[in-house]
Amino acid sequence: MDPYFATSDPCWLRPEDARALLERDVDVRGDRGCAATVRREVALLRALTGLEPVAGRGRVVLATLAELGGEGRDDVVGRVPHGLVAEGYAVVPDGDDLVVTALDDRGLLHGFYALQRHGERLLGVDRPVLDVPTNPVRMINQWDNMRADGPMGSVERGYAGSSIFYADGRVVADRARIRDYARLLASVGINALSLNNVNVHRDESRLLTEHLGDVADLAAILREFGIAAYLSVNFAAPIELGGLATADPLDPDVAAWWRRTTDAVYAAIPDFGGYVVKADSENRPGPFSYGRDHADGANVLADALAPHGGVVFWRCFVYDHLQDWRDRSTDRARAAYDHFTPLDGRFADNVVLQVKNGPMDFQVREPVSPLIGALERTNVAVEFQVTQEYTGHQKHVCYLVPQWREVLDFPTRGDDGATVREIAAGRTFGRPLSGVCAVSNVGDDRTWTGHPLAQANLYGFGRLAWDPTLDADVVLDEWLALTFPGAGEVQAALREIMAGSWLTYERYTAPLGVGWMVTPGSHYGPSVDGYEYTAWGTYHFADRDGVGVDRTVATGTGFTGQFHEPWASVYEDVTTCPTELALFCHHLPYGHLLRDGSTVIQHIYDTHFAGVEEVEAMVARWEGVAHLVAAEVSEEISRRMAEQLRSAREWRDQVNTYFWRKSGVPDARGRTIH
Ligand code: GCW
Repeated sequence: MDPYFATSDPCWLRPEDARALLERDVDVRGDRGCAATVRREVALLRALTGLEPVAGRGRVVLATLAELGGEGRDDVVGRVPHGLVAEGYAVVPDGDDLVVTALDDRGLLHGFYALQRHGERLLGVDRPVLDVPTNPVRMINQWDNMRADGPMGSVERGYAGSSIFYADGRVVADRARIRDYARLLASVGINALSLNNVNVHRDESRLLTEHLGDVADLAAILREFGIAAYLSVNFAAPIELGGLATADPLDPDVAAWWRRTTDAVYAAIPDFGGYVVKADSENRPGPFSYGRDHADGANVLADALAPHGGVVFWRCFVYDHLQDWRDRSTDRARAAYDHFTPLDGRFADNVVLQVKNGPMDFQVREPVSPLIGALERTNVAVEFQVTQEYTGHQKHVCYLVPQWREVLDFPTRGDDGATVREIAAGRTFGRPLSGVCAVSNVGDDRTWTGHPLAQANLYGFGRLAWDPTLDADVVLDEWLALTFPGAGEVQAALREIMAGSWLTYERYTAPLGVGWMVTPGSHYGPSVDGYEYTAWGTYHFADRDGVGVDRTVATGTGFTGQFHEPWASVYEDVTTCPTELALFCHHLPYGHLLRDGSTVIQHIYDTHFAGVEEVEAMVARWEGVAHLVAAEVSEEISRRMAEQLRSAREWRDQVNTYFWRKSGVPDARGRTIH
C-alpha cells in the first residue's frame, strides 16, 4: 500500500476527516490523471480506516461533464450551475446519487477534497453547488537549498527542519514525504510549486541539467495531484552551466542557450510549468550587469518557454541593498514601483511579475505594494510569505490569514474600486495569467511546520488562493475542525488564541507600521537599532524628538505619491493616514496625537503592554485545554508558547525602554519601564 503520512502528521487530512465520504459508495468514472489519483486516495483511506459504504447512505459519483454526457446523464449536466471553469467543480444531487462533476480531472480532484473537507455539509446538499478557483495561478515557492551547509541552511527562512526535497546536494531518494506534501497542497487547491530557493546557487543551477531526471520524477508526483512543477533559475546560468562569456539577454548565443536548455527540460517534463527568477536582487545576477532592463531579462526566458506553453515568474523584489544610511532621499519602499512601472506593457504574454504584498519585505504591517495597482498591461501575481520570517519564526502563534485578507481586500485602484484580489485574479485588466504565490513554511519536521498551529497558515493560504473572499475566521474554523476532530473545547480555545494572534504580534513588535527592529540576519527577536545604520534601507530614524519615515510627497521620499487616489492623499496627510501606518508614512513627534486619540509615545507603551498581556492570556487559555490534546503535540505547543511569552516580554521591554530613554516621556500609567 502507498504510504500515507507514514512519518509525519497528516495535518488537515486525517483519515477520519473523510468518514462521511467513505460511508458512501464512491464511484470514480475516469481512470486518467487526477481521476486515477482520486480512486487511489479513496482506496487508501478505506484501507486506513476500515470504513466501507453503509447501506442507504447513497452514492457519490465523480465524473467529468464529458463522461456524464457519454452516459446520457444530460439532466445532471443541465443542472450544473453556470460558470464552471478548468479545475473547478460542481456538486449536483441526483436522486440517491451525489454527482461531482468538472471540465477536467483536476476539477474532480478538488471536488473530492472538498467532500473530505466539508463532510456532511457538502455531501448533504439539496441543490447544485458550484466552486471554482478565483486565481488561475495558485503557487507555492519553496526556498529549499540542495545543501544544508550554506549560509541559510537547508531551507532559507525555514523554521521546520530540513528540506523535504534535497539533502547533500541531491534530490532525496525517498519520495514518500513529497507525495504527502503534494496531497496537502492539492487538497487546498494549490496548482503550482517551484521546487528550489529563489537564491539559486551552484548546485541548484544544475537542477536544469544534471538533476533533470530527478526533477522529472518530482514533476510526475506533483502531476498526479494537479500541480505543475517550476524551477527557480540562475540568470547567469548561460555562463555557469553553458560556459558562455556573458548572460546578456540580448546576446543571440544566450537566447539560443536558454532555448536549447528549455527544450531539454520539456523533453523530460512535457507539462513543466516554467521558471521563477530573482534577478538583480540581493547579489543575484541580472540584466543590469549588461545595461539591460528587466523586460529584456524576463523576455529572453519567456521566448524560450513560449513554444512549450511555459511561464516566467519574474520577481519584483529589486532594490538597493547597498544604500548609505546617511542618504535620506533613497527609499527602499519606492524601489519595486520605480523599477517596474516604466516597463509596463513591455513584458511578453507569458511573463508574470511576482510582487511582494508590501513595498518592503513581509513585515507584520506594511501598506499594500503600490506596484500591484500600477501595472495595467502586465500579468501580476501577488507574493505572500507563509513562512514566518518576520512574524515569529513559527515559535510564535501568528495566524496570518487576516493579514492576507486585508491586503487582498484593499481597493488599490481607489475610484474605480478594483481591489488587490480582483487585480490578482486578472479580472481588472483582463490578464489570464495572474494569481497569488507564497513562500512555504514546511520542512522535514514531523509536524511539517515546526509549530503545529502554523499548519493553519499553509491551509489558509491555499484556501484564500482558491477563494480570496473566504472569511479568515471561517477558514480557521475549517482548519480547527479538520485538525482537532471531535474536540470542541480544544477548537474553541484555539479559535480564541489564534484568531487575533497577528494583531497581538503586531502590538508587541515594531510600532505603527515602522517595521524591522529585528535582529539583523536572523530576523528573530528585538533589536531596535539593529538595522538603523546598515545598508539595507530599513530605518526608523528615532531621535529625542520623534520617530518614523517621512515618505510624503511634500517633505519626504515621495512614496505616498505612488498610490492611486484617494490613497495618495490619505497617506500623505497625517490626519487621514491610518494609525497603523502612521510611522510608515510620517516622521512624527512623540507628542503627536494619533487618530485613535493617544500620543505616539503613549501608543507605543500601551500596545506593548497590551501585546504581552494578550500572550499571557493565550498561554493561560491553552493551559486549560492542553491536557485534551495528544501529549506529543500539546508539549510542542506549550514549549513554543513559553518561548513566545519570553520573546514578547523581551520585545516589550526593549521597545518601551528604548523610546523612554530617547524621549524622556514617562508612561502615563506609571508601569514598569526599565
Ligand atoms: O526577506 C528577504 C529574506 C531573504 C530572501 C529575500 C527574497 C530568498 O530575508 O532570505 O531570499 O527576502 O525574498 O528574495
